[in-house]
Amino acid sequence: MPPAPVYRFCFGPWNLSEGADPYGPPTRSPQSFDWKLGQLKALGFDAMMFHDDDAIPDIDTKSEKAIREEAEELKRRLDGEGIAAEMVAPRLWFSPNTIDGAYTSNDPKARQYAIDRSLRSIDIARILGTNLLVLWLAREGTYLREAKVASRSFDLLVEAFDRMLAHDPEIRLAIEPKPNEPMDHAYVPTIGHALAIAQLTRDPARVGALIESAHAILAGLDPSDEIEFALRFGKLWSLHLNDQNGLKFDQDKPFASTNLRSAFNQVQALERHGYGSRGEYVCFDVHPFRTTKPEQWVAHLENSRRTFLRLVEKARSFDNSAAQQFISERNYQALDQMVIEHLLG
Ligand code: XUL
Ligand code: MN
Repeated sequence: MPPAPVYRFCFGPWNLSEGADPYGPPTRSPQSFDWKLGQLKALGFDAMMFHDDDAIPDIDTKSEKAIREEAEELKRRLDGEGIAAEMVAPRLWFSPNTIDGAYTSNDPKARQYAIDRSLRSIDIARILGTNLLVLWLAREGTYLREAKVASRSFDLLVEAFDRMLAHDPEIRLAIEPKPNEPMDHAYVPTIGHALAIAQLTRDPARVGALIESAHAILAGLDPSDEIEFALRFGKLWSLHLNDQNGLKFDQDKPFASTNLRSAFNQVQALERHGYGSRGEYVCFDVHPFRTTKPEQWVAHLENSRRTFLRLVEKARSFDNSAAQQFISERNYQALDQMVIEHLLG
C-alpha cells in the first residue's frame, strides 16, 4: 500500500456561482474575485483552479504584454495569501469564435483562435506556477451528426494538443471527459477516450486526465471505475468530485449528496492508489443550490470536504480482512450488508 496521503483541496471561482439557470436569473448578487479568494482562504483550502479568464478577465481584449503583467500580479497576490494555482483551463465555450466548436470547428479561423487562446493559457499557467492545463472539451462534438466527420475531428484534436505540447516542454494536459452538455454527443466522453487519444499525440507522457464524478455518471459509468482506470495508467492528474442524480443536466451537487456509497467507492479508489501523494489535489466542482441564501454561500464546499474526510475515515476503518473472507466465500450478500452497515455506523 502506498503511504496514506494528506489530502490538499481546491475549487475554482465558478464554484461560488450566483444561482442562474437557463430558466431564471441569478438568486445571489455577484461577488468579486477578491471575495472568492478570501472565502477560499477562510475555508482553509490550499489551491484555486482558474479558467484563463478567471485569472485575466476580458482576456480576448488584452495584449500579450498586459496578460503577462496581470498574471504576474495575480501570482504575487496568491503567494501573499499562501494559495497555489492548481491548474489553468482555456474557457473556449463562451466566445463568438467557438459557436461551432473550438479545436474541431469547421472554420479554420475559429480553430486558430482556439489554439492561440490555449497557448496563452499555457503561458498564464506557467506564470501562476502550475504546469497543468485542463481541457474540458465543451464544444468538441456535434449537435448534428452529419455536420462533422468524427475521424477528422480526432485528427484536429491531436493537432491542437500537439501545438500545446510543442509550445512548452513542461506543460501537461489533463483532458476532462464529459459525454454531453452542451453538445448532443462529445468526441471525448470517457476516460478511455481521453487516454486513447493521448497516445496519438507527440508526447503521450504529458497527456493525462481529470475525472469529474458527475461527468462519469452522465456517461452511465461508475465514477470509481473511471478513477481506477486512470490511476492504473498513472494518468489521474486532477479530480472534480461532486454528485449527480441520474442522466439529466450537469448538476454539480455536493460530493456524496446523491449516492453516499458511490462516493465511498471513489474515496476507496483514491486511497488504494495513494492519490495526492504525487502532488495531485482533490478539487470539488460543486455549485451552491439555486435556493442557497448568501449566508450559506460556501456551505456546499465546506460540506463536500467534510464528507470527503469522513469517507476517508470510513475507507481506512473498513474491515478489509472481513470483506476478503466474504469475497472468498462468494458471500456478496454479506459483503453488501457489511458496506451498508459500515456507512450507517
Ligand atoms: C463543466 C466543467 C467545467 C470544467 C472546467 O461541466 O466541469 O467547469 O471542470 O472547465
Ligand atoms: Mn469539472
